Amino acid sequence: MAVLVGVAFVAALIAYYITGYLSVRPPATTSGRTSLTLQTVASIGFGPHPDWVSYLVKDSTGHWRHSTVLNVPANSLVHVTILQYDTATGLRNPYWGGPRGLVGVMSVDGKPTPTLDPGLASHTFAIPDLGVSVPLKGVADNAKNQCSVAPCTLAEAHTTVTFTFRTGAAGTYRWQCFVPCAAGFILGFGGPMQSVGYMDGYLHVA
Ligand SMILES: [Cu+2]
Repeated sequence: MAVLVGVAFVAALIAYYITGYLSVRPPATTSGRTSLTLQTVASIGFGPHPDWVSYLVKDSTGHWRHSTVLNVPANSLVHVTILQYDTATGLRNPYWGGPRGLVGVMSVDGKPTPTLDPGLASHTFAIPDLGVSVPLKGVADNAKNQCSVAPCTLAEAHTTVTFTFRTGAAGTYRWQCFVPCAAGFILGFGGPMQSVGYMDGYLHVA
């Protein structure tokens, strides 16, 4: 009996994640640009999962889109600016505090930052196939004027992280946040962490 209950539970869990995954259909929003501007928000505030942490991307007209589909040119330097509005959760391993795979040094609020205290991080921006991993500094818990609903504005508390990476051959690559996304899910995985349009996306290199 216990085995049957276990099987039913696992099946329900799988169905839950598949349904969640299929219900996310983000539009493509950038067209082969060498600079990307993203924001990370603590809760998107609308749609099927209003309380989920999420990325948004600024499109070529300057509007924020709820999408994680990015288009960049092959064999190019891509300059990234991330406006980070979520508070720090801390990374589970100091390894993640070291930026990797970048051209030059990342900058946090205008200061060159070779490595980030892992306790100050909120998320990581990672493209595993390109060896890119960047810790994103969180907003202080007691910061005034914190953003509650996306898209967040420059007037609200945030950190600004900038960095550059190099693309290689054309192809479609997966990018996502690694720890510590999705508090409340098993070990922080699942939910926004694994959902395209939230903390997981595609990098189309062409
Ligand atoms: Cu995260």
